[in-house]
Amino acid sequence: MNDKTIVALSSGNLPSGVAVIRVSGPSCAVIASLMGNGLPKPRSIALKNIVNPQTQEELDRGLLLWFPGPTSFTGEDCLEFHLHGGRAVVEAVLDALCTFDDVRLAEAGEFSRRAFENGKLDLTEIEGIADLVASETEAQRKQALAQSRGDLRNTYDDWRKRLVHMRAMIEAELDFSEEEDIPEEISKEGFAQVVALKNEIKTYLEDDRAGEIIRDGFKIALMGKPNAGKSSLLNALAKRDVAIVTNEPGTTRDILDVHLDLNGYAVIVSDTAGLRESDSIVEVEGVRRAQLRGSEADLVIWLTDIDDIEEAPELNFEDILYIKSKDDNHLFDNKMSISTLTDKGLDGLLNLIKERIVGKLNNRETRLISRVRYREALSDCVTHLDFVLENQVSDIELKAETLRYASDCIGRIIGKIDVEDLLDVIFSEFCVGK
Ligand SMILES: Nc1nc2c(ncn2[C@@H]2O[C@H](COP(=O)(O)OP(=O)(O)OP(=O)(O)O)[C@@H](O)[C@H]2O)c(=O)[nH]1
Ligand SMILES: [Mg+2]
Repeated sequence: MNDKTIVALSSGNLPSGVAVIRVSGPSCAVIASLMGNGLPKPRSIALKNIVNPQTQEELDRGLLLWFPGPTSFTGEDCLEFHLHGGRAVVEAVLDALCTFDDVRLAEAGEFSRRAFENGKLDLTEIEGIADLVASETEAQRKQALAQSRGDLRNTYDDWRKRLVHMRAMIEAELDFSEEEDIPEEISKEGFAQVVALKNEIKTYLEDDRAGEIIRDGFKIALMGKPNAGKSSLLNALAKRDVAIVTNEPGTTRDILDVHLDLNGYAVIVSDTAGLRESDSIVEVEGVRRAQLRGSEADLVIWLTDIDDIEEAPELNFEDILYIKSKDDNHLFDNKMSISTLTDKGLDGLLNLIKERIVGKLNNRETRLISRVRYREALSDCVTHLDFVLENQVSDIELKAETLRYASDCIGRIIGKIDVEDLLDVIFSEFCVGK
């Protein structure tokens, strides 16, 4: 348990209608009695005159909530002050709180870190909360909420426990190798379970990165020759004048990203430099970046000027839509061409994009892999399981040890084993007060 009590403003920017100051640690009861004339009933709220503990000056009239540990967010005693959201009000109350000897301002993510350290939440739930706070679209919200409530924790912890059990079964053979019959049966059963779990995790990994796409956004790269109308299309999709458009070929050099919400899915559209040979160092670098972005994209939209008679090139990207641009006279089918001058085909193009996203992400279960960190750990786990199952590895002791590596991979995802190196990275994503 921490001997310091931490405080922070947990609500958003000031001024605001209401501001919430969170307090966690052993001094909560003292704080409530000296600043709010006593504790409210556990998990209930009371209207209080909030005073400065030194001078008794009234700072605000607000609500005080009391969550005694261990049944609180952090597992420690917690208080919440619901104040009027004025800058001076919040500052006065924070200053007053910090006059207590063992009270200090919280660091970013420190409340969540205490919740993790006190076993209230595992790392996937903590990361789910971070995602929920950062969520901007419906799909992100749903995924983050499910994760923050333990969807991934349950699955991964179940796998980890099964691996620990399998290792125990296989080690039984080591312990009883002098005796006969039963041990071999036990280890045989253990290996059958390894096969089943390996297949289960492998199937789970074959998900088209749906969870990561929901969390990080579906990536679209606008590509084509110079002057094909890529930047004009970006501006039309963004409904803003984001990118410079000129009739000079080679206008765009840097990648320009626009974030959209399409049917509740986060989408990142990237404008790129037109592809061509060039003597300009800047343009060559722009083209290199364009090609790289295309190769990382979930979908490339390849634009060709309607007057360009050359065939569109064969491209090797994950998914491509070939679209004619500048069809101002509406010569082509709606889904084949656009004009940013007349807005022709733009809705059709958006529908095509939606179809692509839904095709990739819809009808997925909820417990999706939302971070590369999880995917890498699970792939490592499968590699260890493969090693255990390889015939040539007949050394039982080595197999048992490798099973431990496999369960440790999953242990790292949920934070069951030593993950000190990971914690600073994970909690740095949080804001102060979370
Ligand atoms: N008539 C017509 N002109 C268009 C349309 N879309 C773009 N243009 C024009 O085509 C020229 C090039 O447009 P951009 O959007 O800058 O083309 P780009 O593909 O981004 O070009 P680079 O950045 O140079 O690769 C500009 O003069 C635009 O006004 C369209 O739908 N109809
Ligand atoms: Mg451009």
